[in-house]
Amino acid sequence: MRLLLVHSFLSAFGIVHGAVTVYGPHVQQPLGSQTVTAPSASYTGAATYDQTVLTPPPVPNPPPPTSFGVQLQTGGAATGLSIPQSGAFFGFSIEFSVVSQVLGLNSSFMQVPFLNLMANLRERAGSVQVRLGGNSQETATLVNSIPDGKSMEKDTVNTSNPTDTPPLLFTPEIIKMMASISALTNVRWYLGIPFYDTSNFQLQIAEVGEAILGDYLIGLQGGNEPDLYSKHGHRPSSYSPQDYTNEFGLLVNAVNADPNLPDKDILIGPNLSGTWEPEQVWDTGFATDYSQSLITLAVEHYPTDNCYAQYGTGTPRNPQDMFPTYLTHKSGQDIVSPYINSTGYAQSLGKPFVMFETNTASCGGFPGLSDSFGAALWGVDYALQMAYVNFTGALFHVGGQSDYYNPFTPPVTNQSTFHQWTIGPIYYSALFVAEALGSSNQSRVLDLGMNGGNEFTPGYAIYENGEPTRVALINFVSDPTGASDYTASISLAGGSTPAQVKVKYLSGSSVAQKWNFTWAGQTFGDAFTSDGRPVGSIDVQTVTCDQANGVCNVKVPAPGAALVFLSDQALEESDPGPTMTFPTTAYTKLHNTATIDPSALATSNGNMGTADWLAGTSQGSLENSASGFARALPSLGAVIAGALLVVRMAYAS
Ligand SMILES: *[C@@H]1O[C@H](CO)[C@@H](O)[C@H](O)[C@H]1NC(C)=O
Ligand SMILES: *[C@@H]1O[C@H](CO)[C@@H](O)[C@H](O)[C@H]1NC(C)=O
Ligand SMILES: *[C@@H]1O[C@H](CO)[C@@H](O)[C@H](O)[C@H]1NC(C)=O
Ligand SMILES: *[C@@H]1O[C@H](CO)[C@@H](O)[C@H](O)[C@H]1NC(C)=O
Ligand SMILES: *[C@@H]1O[C@H](CO)[C@@H](O)[C@H](O)[C@H]1NC(C)=O
Ligand SMILES: *[C@@H]1O[C@H](CO)[C@@H](O)[C@H](O)[C@H]1NC(C)=O
Ligand SMILES: *[C@@H]1O[C@H](CO)[C@@H](O)[C@H](O)[C@H]1NC(C)=O
Ligand SMILES: *[C@H]1O[C@H](CO)[C@@H](O)[C@H](O)[C@H]1NC(C)=O
Repeated sequence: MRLLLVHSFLSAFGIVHGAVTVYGPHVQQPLGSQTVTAPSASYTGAATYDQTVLTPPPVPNPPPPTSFGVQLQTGGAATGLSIPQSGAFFGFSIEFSVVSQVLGLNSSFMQVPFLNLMANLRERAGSVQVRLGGNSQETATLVNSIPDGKSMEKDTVNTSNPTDTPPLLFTPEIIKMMASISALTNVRWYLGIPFYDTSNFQLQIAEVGEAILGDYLIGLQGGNEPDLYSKHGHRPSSYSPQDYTNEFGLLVNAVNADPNLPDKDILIGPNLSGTWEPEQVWDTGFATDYSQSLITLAVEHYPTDNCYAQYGTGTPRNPQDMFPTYLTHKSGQDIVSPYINSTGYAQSLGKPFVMFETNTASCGGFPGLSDSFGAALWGVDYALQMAYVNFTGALFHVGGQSDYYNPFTPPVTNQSTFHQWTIGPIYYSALFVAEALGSSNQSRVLDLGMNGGNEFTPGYAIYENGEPTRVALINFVSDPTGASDYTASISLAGGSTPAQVKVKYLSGSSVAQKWNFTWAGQTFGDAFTSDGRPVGSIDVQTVTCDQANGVCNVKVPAPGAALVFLSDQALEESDPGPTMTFPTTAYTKLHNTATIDPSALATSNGNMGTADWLAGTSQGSLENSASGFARALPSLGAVIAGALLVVRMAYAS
C-alpha cells in the first residue's frame, strides 16, 4: 500500500501491510523510550516499550446475572454444532520479510523461542499452521545464493516498485529452515505466489517449497487482497472480481504447465480484504471453475484499523473509546456475520474456509488494547466464534516491532541489554483455543448463548462424537470487587453428572493488564522476558460436582476465562505433556530428519541480515554488526513445549 512511506529503509518490512513499523512524520506514538538502552537510543518505536495502560470499562449497567444454569445436550441430541474442527484451528501469519528475526537465519540457526512457542501448541493440538507471506511475497525473489552468504536480503539496489517495498531476495535455505522447524514442531506452512505480474508468474517459491517441504506445505496463496490492488496502484481502477478470477485462471494454467510442480492442486484464494464481498467472487465461478486447483478458500479481515495513528490517514480512533467494543461477544459475531453464507458455500464445495489474516486492528493495533488481557479474552471468543460458524482455521497476524497486537515479538536488536521475547495476549488465546479443541480433529463447537445470551458472558461447548467434552466460559467484565464473578451451573441433559470436573483458567488482574497473564497458572512473563517456554507450575483446579442436584458449579472471575474439562480423558487429549525438550547442549536428532547444532540455535537479540530490519529507525542501521544470534546461550535447555502462532502484518484500507 503505497502509504507514502517514509524512507526506503523503513519500507523494508512492513510497508507492505501497514502492520509494520513505520515511523513516519504522521506517526505519533507515545513510547516509553526511557527503557531503551544507549545503543538503541534512536529507536523508540517498538510497541513493546509502550507503557500505555487503559482504564477498564465500568461494570455494565445492568450487570450480567452472576448465577445461571448451562444445560448441555448429550447422546447426540445437540443441534447447531459446527463442523468437526482441528486443534490447529488457531494459527499464525508471518510477514515474509521478518522471517530472519522470527524464524531464524538458516536451517542450522533457528530462533529457539519460536520453536518453543510452536512446540507448546503442537503438544496441545498436534500441529500448527503458519502462513509466511503478505505483501512482501509479491516481490520476493528466490535466488541461488546471496553474495554475503545470507539467506535473505532486501534488494537495496532495486527499491522502486509500486508499493515502495524493496524486493526481497531469498535462497532455498529459507525453505530448508522451514522444513527443519516442521521436523521439530510439526508446523504446516502456507506460502504465497507473487501475483503482481500475471504475464510471467514467478513459480520458484512453489517449486522449491514443494520439493523441500513436501506435505508440510499445505497451500499456496495466489493473490494477496486483490480487492485492494487497484486502490494501491497495482491494477487499473476498473479491476473487478471477474478480472481477478480471470487472472487466477492464468495462474492455474501456469501451475498446470510447470513440470517442477508435482502437486498442482494446493492453491488458495481469493484472500479478500473486505473491499469486495466474497459473493462477488463466488458469483464469477471462481470456486467452481478452479475447484480442482483450489485446496482452500480464504478471506482476511480486521474489525477496524488504527491507520490514523500510524499514517495520519483515515479515521482517528482513541484506544480507550475502542476498548469496550472488544470486550463483548458482539465483536466476534459482527466480524463473522458477512462470512457465514460463504462458510456454508465452501462446505457445499467440500473446501476449507480460512480467515487468513486477522487481529485486533490493522495498522498495528491499539496501544494498551491490543496488548491487554482484554485482547486475550477477545481472541478466545472471536476464534471460537469463527470455529462455531464453520471457518476451518484462523491465522492471527504477527507484524513488526511497531505492532501492538503481536502474539509474540522478538526483541529489538542491537541493544546493550540482553532481551528475550515478549509474549502477547493473542498467544495466550492460542493456547486456550488449542486446548479447547484438543487433538482429536472431531471437536464440534456450539455457541451456548448462555446467561440469556448476555454479551459479556459468552460460552461455548465442545462436542466430540456427540458428547460434550469441554466447556469454555468467558467473563468480559472487569470488577476487582469480585461482585461480577459468575458461577455457571453446568448440567448434562440426558447424561449423568460427573463426580468432578477439571478447570483451567486464563487469568489477569483486569482487562487492562499488560503482559504476565497466566494460563493454568503458567505465564510467559513480562515484556522482554520469555524464551517461549511457560514458566511456573501448572494449576488445574478440581471442581467437585453436586451430583444430588446434577450440576457442576464453575466460577469465572471478572475478568477471566475458564476451560472446563468434563472428563479426565478430555483433559489428557488437550495436553498430554510432558513437554518435549530440545537441549541446546548437544546435537539432537529427531526422527532422523533434523539435526540441531546447539551452538547454532539462536536465542535472539539477533542482528544479521534482515534480522535487524524490524529494529531500525530511519537512522538506518542495516549494515549489521555483530550478532546477537551468535549470542546463543549454550546452557539454555530449549524446551519445545507446544504452541503455535502466526506472525504477520495486517492492513486495512
Ligand atoms: C547459518 O548462519 C550462521 C550465522 O550467520 C552461519 O555461520 C552458518 O554458516 C549458516 N549456515 C548455513 C547452512 O547457511
Ligand atoms: C529492478 O527490478 C525490475 C523489475 O523486476 C527489473 O526489470 C530490473 O532489471 C531490476 N533492476 C536491477 C538493477 O536489478
Ligand atoms: C450466498 O452465496 C451464494 C454464492 O455466492 C450466493 O449465490 C447466494 O446468493 C448467497 N446468499 C446470500 C443470502 O447472500
Ligand atoms: C456449520 O455447519 C454445520 C454442518 O453443516 C451446520 O449444521 C451448521 O448450521 C453450520 N453453522 C452455521 C453457523 O452456519
Ligand atoms: C488430525 O488431522 C491431522 C491432519 O490431517 C492428522 O495429521 C492427525 O493425525 C489427525 N489426528 C487424529 C487424532 O486423527
Ligand atoms: C507476574 O506475575 C507473577 C505472578 O502471577 C508475579 O509474581 C510477578 O511479580 C509478575 N511480574 C510482573 C513484572 O508484574
Ligand atoms: C548498533 O548500531 C549502531 C548504529 O548502526 C552501531 O554504531 C553500534 O555499534 C551497534 N551496537 C551494537 C552493540 O551492535
Ligand atoms: C492475504 O492478503 C493479506 C493482505 O495483503 C496478506 O497480508 C495475507 O498474508 C494474505 N493471506 C495469505 C494466506 O497469503
